[in-house]
Amino acid sequence: MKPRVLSGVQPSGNLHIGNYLGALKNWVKIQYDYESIFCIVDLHAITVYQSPEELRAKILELTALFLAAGIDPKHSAIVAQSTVHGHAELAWLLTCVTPEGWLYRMTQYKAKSEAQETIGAGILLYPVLMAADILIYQANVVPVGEDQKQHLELARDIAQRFNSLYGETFVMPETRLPAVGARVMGLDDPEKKMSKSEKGSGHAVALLDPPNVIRKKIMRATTDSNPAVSFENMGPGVRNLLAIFQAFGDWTDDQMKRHFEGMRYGDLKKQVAEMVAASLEPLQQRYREITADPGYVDRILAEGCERVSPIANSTVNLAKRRMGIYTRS
Ligand code: AQP
Repeated sequence: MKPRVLSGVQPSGNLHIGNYLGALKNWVKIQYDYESIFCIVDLHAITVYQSPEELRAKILELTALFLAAGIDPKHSAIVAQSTVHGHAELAWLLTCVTPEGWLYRMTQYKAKSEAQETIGAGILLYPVLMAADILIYQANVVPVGEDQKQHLELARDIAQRFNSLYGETFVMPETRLPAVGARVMGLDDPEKKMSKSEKGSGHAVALLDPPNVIRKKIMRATTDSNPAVSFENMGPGVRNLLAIFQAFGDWTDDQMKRHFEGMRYGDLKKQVAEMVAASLEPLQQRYREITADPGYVDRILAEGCERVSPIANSTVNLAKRRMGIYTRS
């Protein structure tokens, strides 16, 4: 039997090239090596307010983007998290074995709670729900961008704690980061990770941005006061642009150095913009084809839910039995 891989994306905001390079591109590449489950984590998205109408549309858009990027629904299950009820149920069971101090230490919680005056308790509990997403499928491998590494470590800690309190129940998941593109930074501020919730129009390239918008955003990207690329002395903006090019083009370090050393920033940006626009063009074309059939995406989500529900139900029942909670025989 193949090992199982699990990962997810929130249907909040517009999917950007950071989500693509840190997650989706890698999923597509590895999907056949595993029994693959990819989730649209809508229960995560509502940890901050979402307009219901927009959220409904984003869930379908994100599913279509998974397909357009190359997730093969004949092989991989594409699942809307909220359609498999066990995610929320297991999250509660895991909440009860998670010391609250572990959650207050999460850097994403600290960043989000500092940025807002009042936040919902869901932001604090977010990593427990993420642990449930992973553990419910007894996933062996979880490919994510670097920003999710700490949450993955917490999921392992929670699994370990549950197993030691109640006996072996959960498989210990492994984190898998992509070699390049694990942390794409904002084009307008290369000190900050590219993020869907960042509002500035020059911050992120969205996967559905038309080529002229992609070019405009990349040509405006922040660099530094040097005139040309120097691999010896490189600011974060230039490093980010090179990393984006390398991750899209699958170039080696050697190829990158030979091609870009000494290149003026204007030319660098043009080449990055062309690489990104050309790489996204087939994805955008497939997206248009997929969304031309209005019922297709719903059918994919229904199939995904049906395929994974038996695994999820059996894990939740096992965890409940281990904890002594009443389960119907
Ligand atoms: N900048 C990034 N570089 C590389 N990988 C990234 N990921 C996110 N941003 C980058 C990876 O994308 C996957 C899905 O992320 P998510 O939507 O579940 O949540 P996130 O990590 O919080 O993504 P955003 O874009 O920052 O969204 P908001 O602003 O809504 O919080 C994950 O594998 C993540 O590592």
